[in-house]
Amino acid sequence: MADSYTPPRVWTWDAPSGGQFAHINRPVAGPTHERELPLGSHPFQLYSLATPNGQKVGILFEELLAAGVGDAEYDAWLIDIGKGDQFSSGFVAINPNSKIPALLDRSGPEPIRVFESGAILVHLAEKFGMFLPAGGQARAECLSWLMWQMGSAPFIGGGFGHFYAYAPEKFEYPINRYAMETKRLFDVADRRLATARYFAGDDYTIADMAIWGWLGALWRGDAYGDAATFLSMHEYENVGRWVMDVGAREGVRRGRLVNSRDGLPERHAASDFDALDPARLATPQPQR
Ligand SMILES: N[C@@H](CCC(=O)N[C@@H](CS)C(=O)NCC(=O)O)C(=O)O
Repeated sequence: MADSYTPPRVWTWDAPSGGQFAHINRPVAGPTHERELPLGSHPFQLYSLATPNGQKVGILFEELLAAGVGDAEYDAWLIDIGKGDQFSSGFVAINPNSKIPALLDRSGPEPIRVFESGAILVHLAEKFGMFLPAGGQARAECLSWLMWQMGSAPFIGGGFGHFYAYAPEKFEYPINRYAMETKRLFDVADRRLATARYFAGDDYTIADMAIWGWLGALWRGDAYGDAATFLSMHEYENVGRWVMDVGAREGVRRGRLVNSRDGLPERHAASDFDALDPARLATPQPQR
């Protein structure tokens, strides 16, 4: 048993808690510095980073463009969360929660800000009438699985990933707790994908786009060191089939590289992808 901690009566922020992201964590909101966000010429301005949450929106834009929706042209700007870009006055004005991704939709008479990746996906899918079924069980399934992803990601990332990979010391209790929950979530997904091709049913939707970055990175062995072995990812065969199927899509292969330092840190035109080594645009393969 690890040394136990007796919490004081009132918590105070005396020292950083340690760990990989301790320097950007703080117990208050609001901007830390004045800086406007850059603006490009396209109707949509995306401010993001290619984390599993950030990738979702780049993937949707690239899927829309791959489907021939020319009005979905966008500028994507890199927000370096390690350097605190999410705390600039410009970013906080479009996302008071200071987290990527955030979107400025300038396609109408007044600019519209949208934050939270799930809200951005719904906003764009409704706007273009694609990747979100119009009604019935299919729409309910799509929104349910999208909200399932939004609700469960913090247990995988902030819970399992934090305590297994990022925390300054390893403690059995939180690693056990979040490993169990992460495996339970994979089992939920695996059972769903045993009877459905995609999360919402027969059709690929924004629910798949939201879930793929998270489950895909863990299943392939791209996240949190040796987590794929630790969590026996080989057990989730239906998830694996879906990860490879979705990962082979052109929109996904392109979108996952948007706002990535080793892909396209910024994206302003479809031709930006031409500068990349074609191997970077291949379907991501399991690393384990
Ligand atoms: N629920 C939010 C979560 C976004 C989120 O956690 N973003 C992380 C990167 S994946 C972030 O910006 N972290 C910066 C910080 O916490 O200061 C969403 O889905 O948009």
